[in-house]
Amino acid sequence: MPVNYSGTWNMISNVNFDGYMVAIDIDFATRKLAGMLKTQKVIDQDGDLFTMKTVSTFRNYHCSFNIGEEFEEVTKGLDNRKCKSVVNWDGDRIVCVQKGEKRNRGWTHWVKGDHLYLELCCEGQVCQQIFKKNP
Ligand code: ECB
Repeated sequence: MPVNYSGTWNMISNVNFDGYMVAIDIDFATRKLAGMLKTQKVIDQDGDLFTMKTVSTFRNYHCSFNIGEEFEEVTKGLDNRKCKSVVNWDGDRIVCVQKGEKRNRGWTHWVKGDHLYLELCCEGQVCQQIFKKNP
């Protein structure tokens, strides 16, 4: 059975989010606020077409893409940068490369049981987030 990312996933852990936010130049006050959030991922996967909504009480972030197709990403409400982004399968994982001003920027998702994993990278920082599926 191929993996299906669709669903609503609730954050249960968030390691080195502050380091990631420093790497993308988020100011101190915003980092303190953002660091408190338990975000939710709402993912809709239709074949190779994905819609990902990152939802919180503070801000939301929306991103849609087709696997293998480069798109212009504006990280609106995050660091507001433009990236040329592309997401590809790596086995059952989905790997995004975000080409732009910041080196080594991107993320990887994978699913294990009812947990969704996310690693967010920028420069030398890696943030690891885990979400549990809403039953
Ligand atoms: C949108 C919820 C977090 C709001 C935090 C607000 C301000 C802090 C500014 C920047 C923080 C940097 C990133 C926030 C972390 C996650 C948001 C989505 C990151 C992302 O690229 O998600 C991908 C992979 O799940 C799908 O777009």
